[in-house]
Amino acid sequence: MSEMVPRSHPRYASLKTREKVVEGVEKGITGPNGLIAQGRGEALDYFIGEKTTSPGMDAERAAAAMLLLAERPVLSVNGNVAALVPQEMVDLARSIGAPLEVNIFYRTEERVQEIVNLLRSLGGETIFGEDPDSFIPGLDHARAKANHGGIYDADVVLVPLEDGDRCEALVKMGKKVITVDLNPLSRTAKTATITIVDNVVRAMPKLIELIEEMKSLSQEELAAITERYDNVDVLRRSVREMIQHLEGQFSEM
Ligand code: PTJ
Repeated sequence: MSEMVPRSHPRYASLKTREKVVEGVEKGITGPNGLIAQGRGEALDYFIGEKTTSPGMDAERAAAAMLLLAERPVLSVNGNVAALVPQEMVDLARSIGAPLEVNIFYRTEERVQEIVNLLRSLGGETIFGEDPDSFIPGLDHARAKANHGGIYDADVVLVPLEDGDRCEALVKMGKKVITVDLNPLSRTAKTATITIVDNVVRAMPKLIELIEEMKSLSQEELAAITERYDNVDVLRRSVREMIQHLEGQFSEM
């Protein structure tokens, strides 16, 4: 792709991200539905100006605080996340001492294995998903699979690009759910405890940076950040960001 599209191309970053998802499908890491999800994400990223917005930053900061306060945080990895930010997931897991769990929506054992192998090759240590031993209540068999010591027992779960039903089921289990979703109107966005309306390729490096910065804060300071956080307000502001960005498009023409 780098040979086909010059770095100077105005859409280089977006095209490179798209190419990673295509490569993920070719390698058996990402499911074919991942291409559709990526297309939807690209359109919404265009709406938001392909940048981290102020509400996105607020959600990232609250997510960093929540992960630092968590007793049993777990990072969930699906096919799109594995294609786009696998190293960042491994690095974040190491930084906060959390396990990774491969938890995919369109489950095939081959794809779970490919993702586990990829995470392992990048330095991932504790990785659940190959041998699920429990079920998330309220979901059908394949989509409910989880692990003790992983998502099943977690108090805080980071699940970027999650399906609405599963997000709801995790919240019903009493977990705090942090998601990354460019669609502020999705059921996941509305159900999660913290929704980062940002592209996962920008959100993950930012989250790692914030966690490093915020490790020096006290538990009280971190708790104050999560208590102040209002997810509905962040979603409203994210929609407003989109509207303003779109309205501003023709102002100079
Ligand atoms: O690997 P699997 O089987 O677990 O499948 C993963 C996907 C993402 C295909 C699956 O969970 C799915 O179908 O998800 P949805 O319901 O399409 O939701 C994905 C959400 O993520 C949508 O709201 C998209 O707008 C959003 N999205 C897509 N790409 C990105 C994104 N959000 C942030 N960053 C992206 N790059």
